[in-house]
Amino acid sequence: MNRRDLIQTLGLSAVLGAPLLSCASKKGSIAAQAATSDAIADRYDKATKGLPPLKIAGVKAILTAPDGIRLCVVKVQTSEPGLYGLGCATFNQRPLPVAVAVDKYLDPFAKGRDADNIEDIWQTAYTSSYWRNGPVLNNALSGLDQALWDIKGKRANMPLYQLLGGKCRFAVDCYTHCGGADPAQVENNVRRAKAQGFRYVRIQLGGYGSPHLSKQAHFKEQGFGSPSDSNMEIRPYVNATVKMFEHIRSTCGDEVELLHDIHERIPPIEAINLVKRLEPYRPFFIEDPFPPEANEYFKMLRQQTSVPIAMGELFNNPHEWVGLISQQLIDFIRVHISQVGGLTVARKIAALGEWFSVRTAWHGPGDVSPLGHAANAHLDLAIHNFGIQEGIHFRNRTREVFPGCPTLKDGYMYVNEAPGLGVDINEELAAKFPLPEHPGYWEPIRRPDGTAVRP
Ligand code: GCO
Ligand code: MG
Repeated sequence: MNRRDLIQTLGLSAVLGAPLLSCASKKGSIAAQAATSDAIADRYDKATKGLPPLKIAGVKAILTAPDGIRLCVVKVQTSEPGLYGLGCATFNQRPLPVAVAVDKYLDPFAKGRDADNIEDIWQTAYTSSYWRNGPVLNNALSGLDQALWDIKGKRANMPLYQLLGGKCRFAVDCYTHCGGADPAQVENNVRRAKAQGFRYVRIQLGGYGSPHLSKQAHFKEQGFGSPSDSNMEIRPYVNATVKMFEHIRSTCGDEVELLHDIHERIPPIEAINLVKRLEPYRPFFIEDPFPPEANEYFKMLRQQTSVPIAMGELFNNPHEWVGLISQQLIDFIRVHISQVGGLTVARKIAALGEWFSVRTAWHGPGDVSPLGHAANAHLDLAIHNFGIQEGIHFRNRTREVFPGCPTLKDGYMYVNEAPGLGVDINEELAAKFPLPEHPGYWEPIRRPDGTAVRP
């Protein structure tokens, strides 16, 4: 008995069960019931196309750097001609091992499995390495995972947010980066962002930790480390950051929401003192005050200030986020979706956050591919406890390689309403942008005496 017959039988038996009343009206309603179940059968057939289970035919990594950032995207081919999925596996500092994990491990592992069973494939692939929860394998797994969600959306002929429960908001509110070597430059960029419609801006003086303000690279004079190592001092950064907030609040007003990323560049106790000194300027959130290795400091921070805190872009392991969320030691969970293993994990992190009033602020910088940004945005649209999204303007070359990139307008990110994640890849064009020569690792950052700083 095929699906169509099954649903008709179910429909009719419901009708026939009822006691016999006037024939004509019953005939009418039986016909109406039959028509409805036909429609249901039709839709179900269309959704599943009446085809046998969809098998995974192949999994491959695509490395490309259209704008110099090392992007890794996973393409999953299926047993249905022309039906494939794409997912983000971008780990800018280690792209090659991710590609090997995909091509040499996830491809043979996933081939022949039922593409519809995303959760089962996630769970079995996750434990297939026995050791798990690391950046390389999580990114590889994320690429496969997001691609399977993309396929399910295409199969259902719906944008992914529909499968995640539909829209909770019309678009995704975003923050943008406003940097500058001094507060006046930052002010100009804040004004420019406000003119573009942004309500949320992240303000930074130079690079993370404002190394341009550090003058005493004594380790260099002593020939310690290597010439490419950079110097970062605590005091100039801390004092200048407080002055920057004071300047922006006094020049740009009290409406604009201000965010800042400490990027774990100073000792935890210094970060606690900095956050307290920023309290008068009402930050929307302060990000990454501590490295994940010092998560215990969040208890002390919570006792001393109510400044909203965001954390998580460096997380790979549930042990890093479950406690912080369930003890309400942070206000925004900011994981990098591919670093935690994909959409299947991120939606569970969002669900956990809802019960502890922790909102999301997924990591969304340049070293997330357009597929990853689309995954961020689809989830942002569908969850209740959305907080804010880090938004970026994709450059033209990236847009050409990835047709269907999400768009930014008036400070909101929009996914395109195509089925699945809605982003495609032009593989031929992607191949024209090989990864840069430099492998991608971060050069050391040091204190004046040469001590290595967590980046
Ligand atoms: C952010 C991040 C990034 C990271 C980068 C690492 O908040 O956007 O801190 O800028 O440093 O993604 O590769
Ligand atoms: Mg950050």
